[in-house]
Amino acid sequence: MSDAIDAVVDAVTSTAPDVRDGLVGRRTYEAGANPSGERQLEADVYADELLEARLLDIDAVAGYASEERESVVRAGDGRGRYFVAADPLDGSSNLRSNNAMGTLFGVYDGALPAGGDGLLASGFVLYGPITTMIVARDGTVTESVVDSDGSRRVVTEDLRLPEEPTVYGFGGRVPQWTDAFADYVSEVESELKLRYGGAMIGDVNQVLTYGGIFGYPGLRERPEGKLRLLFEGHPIAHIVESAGGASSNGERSLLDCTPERLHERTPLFVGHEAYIDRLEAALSA
Ligand code: P6P
Repeated sequence: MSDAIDAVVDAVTSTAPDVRDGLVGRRTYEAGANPSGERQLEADVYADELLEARLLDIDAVAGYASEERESVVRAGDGRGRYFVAADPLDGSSNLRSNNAMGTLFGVYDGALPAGGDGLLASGFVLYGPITTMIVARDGTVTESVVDSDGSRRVVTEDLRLPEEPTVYGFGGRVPQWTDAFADYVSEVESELKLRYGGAMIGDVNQVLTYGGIFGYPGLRERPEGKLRLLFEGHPIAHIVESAGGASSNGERSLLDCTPERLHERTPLFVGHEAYIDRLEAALSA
């Protein structure tokens, strides 16, 4: 298993510079939409195709699932044991405004869709001023810098959320927030600083760095929220919980949730346990 996870992490690392370099000139929209009905940039499709090829080239990988694909792509000869779920370019709408984006992945021991308890490792690449990579495995989180040659050098071992929370960021239009959530946010905004950049990976990396909470709540007209449980909820929850934080869908850890459908959406919250506990209390009142 460890070798398989090493191979997946190495494949994502080596793909990152190609994704980053491929962003230039791929800011126009494709004709189609992804399975969640969201418009696809050329960069979304490019990153997805690169990752599929590199990951399915690993003998231990049996299948590749992506936010950009309707169904799981199985390795040709039926080999392998592990399945990788990826959001190839999270926050791609930030490309036109030249803001942070990322690649998110989770390695599952079994067919997809799967519960969070099937997650063996997770990670993300953050295309910011520099390219960094977060990997959560074996209960610990490591931060690395990814160089342009596709190599990775560790800069932080056993990354933990800071003791003191500092920032918060919540998605969705304010008129669409439920009253209970809006009341909770009124408390949070009197205690923390707003940091919301439109790409979950960039916003969660702020929480990992400065402490606090990020979320995309269920909305009045869309109680399931926007983000996907398998591709976004599980891996980001696994990372933040491995760094000493907590996650929730509003009621319980996202890792205790199992999607029935590959692209199932979920309300998503990650960050300091105290803020997650207060959120769950506020939403259950
Ligand atoms: P909104 C990006 O499209 C994404 O899936 C997440 O990365 C991000 O947190 C959220 O959607 C942003 O959504 O509604 O603020 O544009």
